[in-house]
Amino acid sequence: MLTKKMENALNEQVRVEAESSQVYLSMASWAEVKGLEGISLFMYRHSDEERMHMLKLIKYINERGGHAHITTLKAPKKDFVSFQKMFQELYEHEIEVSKCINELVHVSLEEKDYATHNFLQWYVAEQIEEEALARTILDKINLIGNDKGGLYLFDRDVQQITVDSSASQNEV
Ligand code: OFO
Repeated sequence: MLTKKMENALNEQVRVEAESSQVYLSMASWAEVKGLEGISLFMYRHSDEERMHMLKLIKYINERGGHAHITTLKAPKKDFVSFQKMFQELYEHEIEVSKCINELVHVSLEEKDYATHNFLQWYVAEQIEEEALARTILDKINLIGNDKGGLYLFDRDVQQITVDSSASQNEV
């Protein structure tokens, strides 16, 4: 059984993950309109992943005797100055999400809820990979600079990059 404090904190994270999904969805739509097909596919897929992160939390809260709340969400930003700036914002966004996960882990220890602490380790590992993924992409963008051919290749290749492929690149 979850304590009220733990349940509330987990519910807060349900909202964070749902908003994350919306952030990526908005980025996907912007990229699609700009003709950046690969980037848009990457963002659509990532939006689905964030929804999966949200669902995993919902199931967990309900399984442990709590009640997962579906709430209104903050509207994400619609427009971006450039795709480079968009990926920079994505990176900063993931750093904020990592902070929320760390806070949640902290609450689980305060509440002596070791089952939830264990459950959250998946999110801790996921955030390491998401930050690594965003950094890998930013490095590629910096390499391209303003080269149009580079952008073409980047747009083509970014759709292959997933959290897993980025993690294995970083292991090499
Ligand atoms: Fe749910 O990991 Fe990104 O935000």
